[in-house]
Amino acid sequence: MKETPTEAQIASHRLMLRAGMIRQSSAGIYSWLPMGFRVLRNIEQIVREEQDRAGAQEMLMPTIQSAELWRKSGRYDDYGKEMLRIIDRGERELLYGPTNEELITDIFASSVRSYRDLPKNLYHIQWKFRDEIRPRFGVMRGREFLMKDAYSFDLEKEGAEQSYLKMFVAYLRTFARLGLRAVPVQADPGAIGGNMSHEFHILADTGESDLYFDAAFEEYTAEQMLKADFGMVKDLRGLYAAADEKHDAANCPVPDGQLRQRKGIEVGHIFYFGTKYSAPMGAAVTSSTGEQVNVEMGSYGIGVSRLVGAIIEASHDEKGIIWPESVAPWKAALINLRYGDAECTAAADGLYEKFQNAGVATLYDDRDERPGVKFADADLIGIPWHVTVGPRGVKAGVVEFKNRATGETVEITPEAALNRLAVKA
Ligand code: 5CA
Repeated sequence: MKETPTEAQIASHRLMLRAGMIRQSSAGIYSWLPMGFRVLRNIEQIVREEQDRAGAQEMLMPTIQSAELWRKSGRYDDYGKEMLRIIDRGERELLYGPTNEELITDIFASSVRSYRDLPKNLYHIQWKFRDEIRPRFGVMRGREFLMKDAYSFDLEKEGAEQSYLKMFVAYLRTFARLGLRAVPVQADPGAIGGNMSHEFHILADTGESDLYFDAAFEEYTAEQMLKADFGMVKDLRGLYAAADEKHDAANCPVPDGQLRQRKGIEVGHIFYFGTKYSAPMGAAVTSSTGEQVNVEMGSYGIGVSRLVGAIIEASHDEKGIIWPESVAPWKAALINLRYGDAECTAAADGLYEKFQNAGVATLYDDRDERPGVKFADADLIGIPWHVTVGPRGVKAGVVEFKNRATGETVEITPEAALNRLAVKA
């Protein structure tokens, strides 16, 4: 888009619309256009790799669920207007899933019988629907949104705590790989219920939560987070962090100079809720002594589509988006400066083929447009590296190689550009 869309109130929403990543189809419901979809996929893949690494197994449950299951847990009425209810042609009551505790517990109950099959952690990455009163900020608070939700099953409380810690570690690693600094905050379990819960927040002025936390959080680097283990989780949990509902200025243990107050975007939420669902839904296994034991459960959510907006909130400037390399829709933008110049176009075409052969995800700007338009668009859509082929450079045997984040530009040979991109895999 050339103009700034007036309906968008925050930078990420404006930039996603201007860059052509999404298109609203109705309130809080979006189509993902090619570039937006590539980013969504990249985020999803990092989330998936870290779940798999933590020992969770991927599956796929449907978006449509039966009301009957939700009556068993008692949440059908509790959920209220946020739940989209559907009646099929046989007058059966269905709903578009806002979350999956009931369905997964039912699947577990009908397939797992013995303590020997535990522990188990199952997850899926699937669209959810919540009929939010005020969908806003684009994909940040949508009605239809993509969530990763994992569910752990253990025989005993101690095991369930281990499962919780494993997910905690996976979350620290996931957000670090996404180029984000996430603060884990002790939280209220809310509608999911239970006795232990943490939210993971990205710090951004446009966040919807007010956070208060120990400045020591700011000292953790992405490299450290990538090496997260149970010990680090213990350290982090020992640091004060609370959202405003829980923060009590009079009794806060952190001295004023050490306390930070910032807005946060909730990108993940984990819960331990014991037998809240397994008991009413009959999810029990036989223990080693032959008793029937209701399994101990937890659930672990990540807002995959919200993350697209959250990453932009955390990483943009006045020119546009600055993608972290791990999620960028393409690693390189190859800009042919003079479309009408046969020599220049031949050089750019040749380089594009080399980039492709080297496996460098490249967006080739071969439009018949002015250089200024091309540079501005490459900046707007935030591709990490810009390689510009112009008539003068072709004669001198060089291309312009620009780092989007720093703006630093160097003239190097096309081979050197290719090497730099191919190495930084
Ligand atoms: N069943 C649990 C965990 S699997 C659950 O549903 N948790 S949740 O309600 O906290 O949602 C998990 C994550 O989904 C949130 O942390 C948030 O990042 C994302 N999310 C929730 N509501 C929305 C929404 N309306 N739009 C975009 N993302 C959302």
